[in-house]
Amino acid sequence: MTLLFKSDLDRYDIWVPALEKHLQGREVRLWPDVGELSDIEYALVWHPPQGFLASLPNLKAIFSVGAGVDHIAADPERPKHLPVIRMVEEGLTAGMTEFVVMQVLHHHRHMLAYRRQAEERVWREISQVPAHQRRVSILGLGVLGQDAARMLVRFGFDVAGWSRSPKQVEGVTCYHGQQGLDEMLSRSDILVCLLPLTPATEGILNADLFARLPRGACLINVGRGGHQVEKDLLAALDSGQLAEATLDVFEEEPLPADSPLWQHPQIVMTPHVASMTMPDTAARSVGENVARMERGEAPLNVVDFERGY
Ligand code: NDP
Ligand code: OXD
Repeated sequence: MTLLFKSDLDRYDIWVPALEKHLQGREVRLWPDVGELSDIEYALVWHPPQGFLASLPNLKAIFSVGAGVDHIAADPERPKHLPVIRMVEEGLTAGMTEFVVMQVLHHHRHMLAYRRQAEERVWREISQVPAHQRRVSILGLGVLGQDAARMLVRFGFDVAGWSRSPKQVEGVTCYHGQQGLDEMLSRSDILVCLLPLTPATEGILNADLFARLPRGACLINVGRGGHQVEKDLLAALDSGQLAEATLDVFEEEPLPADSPLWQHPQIVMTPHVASMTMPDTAARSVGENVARMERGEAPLNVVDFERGY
């Protein structure tokens, strides 16, 4: 069995030994040196070129290097009969929880305002509320949203989360469906987006949603740029409806040089690095799923394209 690895962002020299270890000596080929197309049974990909997956006649499964699979769904020629497996691995989850907690604390403790004060050499205390009075809400209570929610609970925040189906997460007030969204937004001082990008969630972070948050709320978007309507976000920041935002993802990536988001005083921005897939734990996750399939068992974490994620 041969696995093809294709990613322009990841270092092959770190990934190859990890994959070889967890695929127990099976062959790993690296894009673009694909060799005989009919040898490839598994593909582990990040942004595959359109039509490429369809050109592999003996492909059995498509693994996404990342948790999001919008980069695979975007290929209209994707072989629809094959399972697409999203990345679920502890390194990616831990990294996202670190980032979300860091940014929640950043807004909770007024770090942007203190940065501005420091630039003006102003020594002034800003009043602080305790964590239990800070209402943090998470759009998306999946693998990543639940892990971040649990850690925020440990910090003492008043945490809520929203999903498509009902959920129970200890210490977290769980909402679902449209009515649940309205209720949750009205109690969100800090709103975190950890949704997958689907037709149902595209553009969800828009003027209408911002208007339903308490005035002066903060937004942290670590989902996808397609979730946010950037002109609405800028208008909400200008009007004070939103006080601050952390953006890790953007409508267009890389963010164009002339975007007003780069140097906006109320925005913390990072270049789509909130979390990264960690080669060793990710290769183990892929290896376990390949072994399941080779034993004739169904793989784990298969995407349901009916619901879009
Ligand atoms: P999961 O599939 O585990 O969870 C998705 C969650 O979103 C689920 O709780 C799901 O509800 C909910 N959801 C989906 N659609 C809707 C909807 N229409 N209405 C309400 N809730 C909805 O995904 P992960 O947690 O693994 O990943 C989430 C996303 O995070 C990824 O798709 C990716 O876009 C982003 N990401 C970003 C990274 C970065 O560096 N910026 C890194 C990694 C991921 P239900 O539970 O009912 O199914
Ligand atoms: C992912 C990402 O989906 O890094 O894993 O964006």
